[in-house]
Amino acid sequence: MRKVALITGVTGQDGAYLAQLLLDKGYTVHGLKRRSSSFNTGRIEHIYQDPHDPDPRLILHYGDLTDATNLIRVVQEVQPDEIYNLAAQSHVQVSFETPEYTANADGIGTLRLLEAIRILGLQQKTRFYQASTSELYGLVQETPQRETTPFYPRSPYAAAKLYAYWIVVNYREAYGIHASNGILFNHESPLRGETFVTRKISRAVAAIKLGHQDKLYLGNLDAKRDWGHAREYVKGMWLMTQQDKGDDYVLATGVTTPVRDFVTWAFEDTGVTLEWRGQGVDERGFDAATGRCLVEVDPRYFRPTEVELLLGDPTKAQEKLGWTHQTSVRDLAAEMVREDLKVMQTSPVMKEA
Ligand code: NDP
Ligand code: GDR
Repeated sequence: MRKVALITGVTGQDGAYLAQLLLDKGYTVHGLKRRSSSFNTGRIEHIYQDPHDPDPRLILHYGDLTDATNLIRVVQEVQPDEIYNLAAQSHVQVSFETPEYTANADGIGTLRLLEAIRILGLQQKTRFYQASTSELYGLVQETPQRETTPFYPRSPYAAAKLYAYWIVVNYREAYGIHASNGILFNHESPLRGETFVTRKISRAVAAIKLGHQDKLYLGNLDAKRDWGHAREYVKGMWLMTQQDKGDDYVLATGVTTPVRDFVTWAFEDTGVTLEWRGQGVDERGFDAATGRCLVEVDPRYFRPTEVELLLGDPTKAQEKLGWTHQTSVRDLAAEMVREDLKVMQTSPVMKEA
């Protein structure tokens, strides 16, 4: 019998990599996708099958984490062995503008799924993975951050994810559900959403190289992140649901990098050496060879409260799951720039954009 998984957020970066991984492992994969006025399945097109296929392995259902009846119906229909709850309004800065929606989707949405499991009597059958986040650590309490580090959320997004984290722990303890929190540090890839900083940088570097863009505007260049590759992190999610018991694990690389260095490396991969001058809002990045200004700080990208430093300690995941990251942040930057150059050189629409 094939195992059956339900992935919420299947159209997102992690959803696409996880769906691929589970299909490769022989699962039947059900995905929840939102109704949108334009196509939102670009990241999973290569694995999507004709719905008329007599034995489809990837099946999509319309749904939304803010709609409890819909979630109960989908879970009832699918009877999943594993649920991966990846759906979320996942942009930290956007959460300051849409705090109530973010709380509803990211916080209460998680509760709705757990309740669906309980209402349908699936506590013993369905294992649950929750996409928790290093944003929970927020204001630095200790580094490196590990499973026992106290949380101090610094955004509506992080506060919503804090609720989700604890409701997962509570349903595990109260109802015996096999439920796990993956406290994942930032992970990126060529499939990363275009408004997150690494992809914004890799796209801009490619566009500047091809002469489609003059300059890159960024916010806080001093923020430090522990960046890994998304393809490797979804393996950790799967490993968590394969354990005898649900538990909470940090997935991270153990290396932290300021945004500024990521920018420098991304340009280096196209042969441009950046020279940084100035400080704070006046800091600029110049092409050392031509003296042309390529990077400027724009305070509109500053956040009302910032998370300055994330650095994870993945020891527990290494010891208990046998999980470890492989791709370095420099290789990640190179891969992202390379892929964006490819896309822009081959797609006329992207070229125009
Ligand atoms: P993305 O933003 O790429 O994907 C989010 C997914 O959630 C998309 O499929 C999106 O649909 C869907 N979604 C958003 N709102 C709703 C809703 N109300 N109902 C149903 N679906 C919804 O995120 P990632 O793939 O990068 O991240 C996956 C999860 O992991 C998220 O929960 C994120 O918060 C969390 N996380 C991510 C980290 C990272 O570094 N990437 C680190 C730690 C945690 P649509 O495509 O239509 O927009
Ligand atoms: P983050 O990712 O907030 O860590 O959340 P993001 O890439 O948005 O920001 C990382 C850091 O870069 C700084 N920054 C900028 N960020 C953006 N988006 N745009 C800019 O122009 C810019 N300039 C500087 C930010 O201030 C920040 O410090 C991601 C998401 O995937 C969450 O869902 C996830 O939970 C966490 O990672 C772990």
